Amino acid sequence: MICSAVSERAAMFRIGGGVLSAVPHGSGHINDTYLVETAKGRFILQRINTNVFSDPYALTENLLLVTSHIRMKAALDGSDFERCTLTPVPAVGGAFCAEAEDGFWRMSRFIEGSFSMDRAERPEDTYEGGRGFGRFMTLLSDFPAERLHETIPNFHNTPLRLEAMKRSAAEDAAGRLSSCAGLYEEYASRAARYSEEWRRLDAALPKRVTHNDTKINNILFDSGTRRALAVIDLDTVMPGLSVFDFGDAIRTGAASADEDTTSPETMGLSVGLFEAYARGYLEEAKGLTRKETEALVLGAKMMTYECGSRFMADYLAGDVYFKASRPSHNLDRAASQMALLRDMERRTDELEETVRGLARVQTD
Ligand code: ADP
Ligand code: GN1
Ligand code: MG
Repeated sequence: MICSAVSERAAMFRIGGGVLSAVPHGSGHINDTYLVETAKGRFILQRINTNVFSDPYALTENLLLVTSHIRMKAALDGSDFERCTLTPVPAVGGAFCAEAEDGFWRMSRFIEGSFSMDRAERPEDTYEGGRGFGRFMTLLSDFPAERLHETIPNFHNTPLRLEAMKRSAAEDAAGRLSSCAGLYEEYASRAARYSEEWRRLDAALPKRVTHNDTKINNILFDSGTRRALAVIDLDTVMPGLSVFDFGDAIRTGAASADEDTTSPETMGLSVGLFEAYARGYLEEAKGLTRKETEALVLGAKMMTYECGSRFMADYLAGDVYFKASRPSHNLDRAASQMALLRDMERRTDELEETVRGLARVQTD
């Protein structure tokens, strides 16, 4: 199948031949993603969501800087040079993003022999996810953070996210608050506590170059070996906290149901998957401080809470940010994240003990 408008956009890039097919791909919530095939190979074509990323040139500059750095580091340690990160494809004019009447587009080579998963089901996969994101942090540990544009300021500023949620509720633009008052209250009642925790973490932990959107489907696995291959979706790589990268990955990588589930009673934390992710992460994320290790579980709760509050805010605002394919989609997501958060809160001691055990092994 060829979407002709998309083929035209693909032809803006140096793909060395005609488009054989162009089809929607993946399940990201932000950009429009297409898989494009030509006689010369396969490519990922994306329309950048400029409501979310207001400066496509800043985004492109970050992408080039980060992918070159990772490729160089991978080449030095003998890793798979071709498939270790995204390879941006230039547009016909030479720039790495192209403007059309319907917005800004960019392209990268499709990483062959890879796949992504929306939720991990096997501890081996989650362990690999942890290794992948841990290694990502280590590869960027010597990257000069000041060279990066802050593509979304205050992206993981939980207190500001909570204020935004409260504003959405006060405005009630879509007239939805009365239908979800109980769930909203569960979110709002935790705001003071988590805002205080957030400020404590922000003051105590080092800023590192982090990914900031470590959903498990933002990592590609090798189809043959099922090992972590490349971290993708690099639009939010900015200075941030390691524990938030850890936490956001736990949200999807150690959950018992999809973020999108309509049965929140099936949602909870799998301690087995949590242990597997933490083990992989601690093996590869070199140089974490003791304070960071101690805050990993809090990072998981914080990111689940923050993401859920963003879904809640978007539901109340009338689905203006995240892609939604049904009217209750963002509400379902908010409900699933609250179910996950409640389970994490209940099991905090057990999770803390799991991390302590793993950290002891690392330092022995
Ligand atoms: P979004 O920002 O909307 O989440 P992503 O960049 O994460 O978009 O892409 C969506 C999905 O497309 C990913 O989860 C992955 O499955 C797939 N994908 C993206 N880039 C590549 C690539 N270079 N090679 C293979 N698959 C890719
Ligand atoms: C978005 O782009 P994607 O689908 O990987 C969002 C994340 C949320 C996630 C929730 C730039 O991630 O912050 O955690 O949805 N990305 C942006 O699924 O807002
Ligand atoms: Mg993505």
